[in-house]
Amino acid sequence: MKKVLTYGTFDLFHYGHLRILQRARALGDYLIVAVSTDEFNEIKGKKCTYPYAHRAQIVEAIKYVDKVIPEHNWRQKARDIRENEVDILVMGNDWQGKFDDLNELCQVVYLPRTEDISTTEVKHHVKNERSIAIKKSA
Ligand code: C2G
Repeated sequence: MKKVLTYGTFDLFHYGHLRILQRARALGDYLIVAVSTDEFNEIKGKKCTYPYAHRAQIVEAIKYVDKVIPEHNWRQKARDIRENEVDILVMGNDWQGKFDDLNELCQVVYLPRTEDISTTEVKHHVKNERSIAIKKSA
């Protein structure tokens, strides 16, 4: 069984998140997703809309995902790869080259990001829609 591992915050889950999980799973037979905890996102400088428990449940409900584990820090990847006998680490190419050191433990694959969608853009879209609604009701 070829096991694939990927990492992410997956806040305000969107089409770009779905596509990376879909393509990661297609590279093997089993997909493990490490979801960043709220504490780790503070270290990453990311303010999440959804708490870890919700983000993890949403990812776990995705049909391409077989297992969800928490991502507590930058350093756990090597241990996760060994403990889960991972064959392929997959990340979006905004991380291109950042995890090449892990090539000693498994194949590292960077996949093209999905254009024109990001958690930040989703937040801006919701904010704009809300301000339009408020203006209309004024
Ligand atoms: N992604 C993508 N296309 C987008 C947005 C995101 O392919 N339009 C990919 C990212 O490249 C990443 C995954 O989706 O591989 C999750 O993205 P984020 O939730 O933004 O996660 P990130 O903050 O990049 O966390 O240790 C690694 C970090 O935890 C990665």
